[in-house]
Amino acid sequence: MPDATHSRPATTAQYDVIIIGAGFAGLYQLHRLRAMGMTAKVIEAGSGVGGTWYWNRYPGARCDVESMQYSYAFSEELQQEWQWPELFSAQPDILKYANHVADRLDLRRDILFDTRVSETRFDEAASQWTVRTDLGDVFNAGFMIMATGCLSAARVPDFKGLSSFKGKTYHTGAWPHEGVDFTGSRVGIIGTGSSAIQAIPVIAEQAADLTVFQRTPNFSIPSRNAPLEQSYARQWKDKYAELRAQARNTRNGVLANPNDFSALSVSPEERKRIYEERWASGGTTFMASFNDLIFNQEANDTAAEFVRGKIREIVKDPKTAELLAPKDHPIGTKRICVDTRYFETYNRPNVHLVDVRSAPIEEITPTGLHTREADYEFDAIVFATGFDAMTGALTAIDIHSTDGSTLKAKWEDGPRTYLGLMCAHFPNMFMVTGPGSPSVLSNMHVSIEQDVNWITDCLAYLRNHRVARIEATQEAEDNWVLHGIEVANKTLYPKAASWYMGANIEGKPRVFMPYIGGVNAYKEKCAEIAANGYTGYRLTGPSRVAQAAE
Ligand code: NA7
Repeated sequence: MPDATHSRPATTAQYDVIIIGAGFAGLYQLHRLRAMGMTAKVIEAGSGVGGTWYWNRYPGARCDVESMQYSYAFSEELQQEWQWPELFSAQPDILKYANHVADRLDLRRDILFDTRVSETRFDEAASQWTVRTDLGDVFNAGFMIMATGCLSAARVPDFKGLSSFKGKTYHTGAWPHEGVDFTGSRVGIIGTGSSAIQAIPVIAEQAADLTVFQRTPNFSIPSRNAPLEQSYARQWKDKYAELRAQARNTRNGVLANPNDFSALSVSPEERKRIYEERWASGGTTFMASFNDLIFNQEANDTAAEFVRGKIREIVKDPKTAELLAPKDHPIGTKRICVDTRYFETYNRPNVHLVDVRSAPIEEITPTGLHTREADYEFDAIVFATGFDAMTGALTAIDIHSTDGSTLKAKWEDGPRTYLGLMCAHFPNMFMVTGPGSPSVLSNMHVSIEQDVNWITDCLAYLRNHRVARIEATQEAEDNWVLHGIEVANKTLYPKAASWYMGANIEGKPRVFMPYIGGVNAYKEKCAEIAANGYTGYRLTGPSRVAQAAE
């Protein structure tokens, strides 16, 4: 049904491909399809490009992958000409980059902004998708590519009394574009994940008073962010192609200078020296201190204890330090955070930590919130409560399958895909960085380019072989799901109640969603499957292009 706030006439059109989402995945996918001579339209809910980086404008928002590695690698020109100001880029700079790419490649003319896809159905006879939007548009396309992002469905828990609060509320993942001035305000922030850990030090400097409601403490490593030195950028640019290729051959798609030996193979003094060195250089590469931190509990304990020791050194109040020291999960099995003066912030007199594990939030009240133990009054509440990760943006669309079901129903017990790229009973629907692919466990740019390149090559193959329809077989999907569980169970990751496991959402099935076999192994597997004529996919029917020519 058309929306009442309909701001433009609804359209009906036919394309070769519909792409949903204009983040880094959607932008690159459009560019590749155009180069193939295919007609494509991108549908985007936001008013601009950038996806995650368009929405997540909270204070302190910053990437945890170094700037020189967090960008497209497909164009030598692009990567040579762009200048990053900082070692780790802030959200406004990443958004500027996304806009630069969109302009440079003239992508905007094929993007429909401010439009949300509501329903899609596959027409068996025509072998095409019908895509409907909230503004009443109807698009038909042979193929549909979901570039909907892994962390794009922002979520506020279903707190009792949520709408009764008289002050202002914000979610970090849907931050007002004009920014928020907290000067003189009493602010409450719920959550201590990556977003909160970045936002808290910045909000604390502005607000009169900041109260942090923590359910689970997180491990965080100082970023040591700094202005990007030109000599460092030069080192990258001089060998960009070579370094990018090396990154694609790592587990995470990031060059992290890993030590290829066990934490247990060195003396305690040597181990400490290595951790100190990594702590001093900063960032997520702390987890590359040794090669067994995500596989071996005893090895992991040494890293976890080192970081807990740092927290106890930094935070002056011992009770607060103890609350901030994570003990319920192995380090790195929840997304490790990267911060700028996060733990130091708790030494400020205007910052207070409340443990909502022992006394949960029971209700949001007109003046603040109420935990099992106390009442709190605020002018503003910030929800840093995360996302319906990996599946939320996909299941929010009513995607109908060919067997009379929907994607949401199919994934009721957890997402099931073949390579994270396609699902059985959803022909001609591709996902970029879908569940079952390395996605959020990797440098997203590396995984996005991998998937977009694979999808593009696949579409070229289908066109060249006059194939109208491609679909993952049930058997291939089942085997991939089993393989995903098998590799995850070889690591410590399933031990944590993380959003990788769907554990941040009540009622969401606990399934480890990303593929942890590594970007390198995944790339090889995808290449092999394509080289063998798309093993595990059923390819049928002459393409409409071919039919028309006959
Ligand atoms: P996260 O990492 O999912 O963090 C959400 C936080 O909110 C986390 O600390 C949660 O505690 C907390 N939370 C969620 N629901 C509640 C309730 N009901 N009560 C109290 N606390 C709650 O999201 P982020 O936005 O920080 O980061 C997401 C990713 O974006 C990040 O990993 C990077 O990849 C970029 P919990 O841990 O569930 O106990």
